[in-house]
Amino acid sequence: MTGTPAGRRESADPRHPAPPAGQSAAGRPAGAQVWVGLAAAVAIMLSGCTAGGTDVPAGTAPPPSGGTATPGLEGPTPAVTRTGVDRPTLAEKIDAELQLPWSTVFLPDGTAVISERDSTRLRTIAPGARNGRAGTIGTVPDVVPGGEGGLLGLALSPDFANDRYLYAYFTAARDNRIARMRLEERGGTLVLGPSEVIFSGIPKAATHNGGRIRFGPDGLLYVGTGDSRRTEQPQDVNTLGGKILRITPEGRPAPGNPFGDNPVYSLGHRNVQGLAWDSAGRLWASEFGPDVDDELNLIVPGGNYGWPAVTGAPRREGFRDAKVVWPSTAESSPSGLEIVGDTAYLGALRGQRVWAIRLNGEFAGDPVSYFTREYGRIRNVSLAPDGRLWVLSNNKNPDFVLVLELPE
Ligand SMILES: [Ca+2]
Repeated sequence: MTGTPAGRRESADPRHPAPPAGQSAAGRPAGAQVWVGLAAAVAIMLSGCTAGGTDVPAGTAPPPSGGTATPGLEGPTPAVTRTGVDRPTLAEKIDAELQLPWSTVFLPDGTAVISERDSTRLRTIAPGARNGRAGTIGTVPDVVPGGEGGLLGLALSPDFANDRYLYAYFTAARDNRIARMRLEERGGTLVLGPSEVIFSGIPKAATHNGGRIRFGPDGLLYVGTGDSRRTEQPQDVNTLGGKILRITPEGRPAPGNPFGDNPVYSLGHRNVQGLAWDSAGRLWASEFGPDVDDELNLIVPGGNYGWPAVTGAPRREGFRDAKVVWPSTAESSPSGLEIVGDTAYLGALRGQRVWAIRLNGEFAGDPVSYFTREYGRIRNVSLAPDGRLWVLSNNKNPDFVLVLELPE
């Protein structure tokens, strides 16, 4: 199943190693292939100047004069710049004995609530807990784990203090769906209320289930889906696979969506598992590529991000180029995404590292990586209320949390 453009799993088969940097992806014109390779080469030469950086793939940096991004025509002369990202430091490793954790949200009192994919449990880690085992709230009903599916993304209602709603994206018997449950505190114990499905029908498969959900600054729920290996879906706005969706807290298509009364917000995605907003309210998303071209994208409503016609940044009319392309998925395979200040952080599964990318308006600098292969596969990164970054491992042995102190 692996080794085909539509079939790479999160855990890419080592028998099918990714091609070297700069190798052509499906549909990439020769010119783009050359500059990606050239940019990577220049970036590697410059990487010695980058504090703590160890690996620098091709990024799309602002052109020297700046400028406005145009779909498929971004920057006449891609330049390579330093990112200026200082090294995060490890403040704490919480050996909480988690089993395949997927997503973290923080309650108003600082308690972390973490989903476990296969056990379908919701775990808790109290603020200040040091090497204590995680508590368990309960399991989410109707989850049917399998392959990459199971209990995936979590989100807290923007009005959680009043409505107490916890949202969860999960794989059920026939589809991927989103439910909400009230998370009440009774006598110092968190109690999960009945599950109310608010959105269903997202296609499921053994791989490419998407799964990230997050409320945006507009109070609407954004949903990253996967193509579920149905490669005809990402380019069809009337299907839910390979999309970023935007819905109301009740599960209706958000008013003002680009395709009318339709939950689709952007299309042409392969497997979106990271969503985050920058300080100006721009939405960015991470995405698994096939054997090549993992991506960080700047999302605009109605934008078409290419899959399966193109990957990466081929400057093909009608498609939006990725802002950062990792030609070698062995170095990345990004899942969770968080933006802190002007820096985007990504957790890399196969790449087994945390990537940091300095954002500059609509442009992204060159990624630098930290903790490479020190802690295994990384599933998610989430900003905690105290300003530190919580990193979830994905190693099954069991899993843990890394708490990172971020540079000023
Ligand atoms: Ca793309």
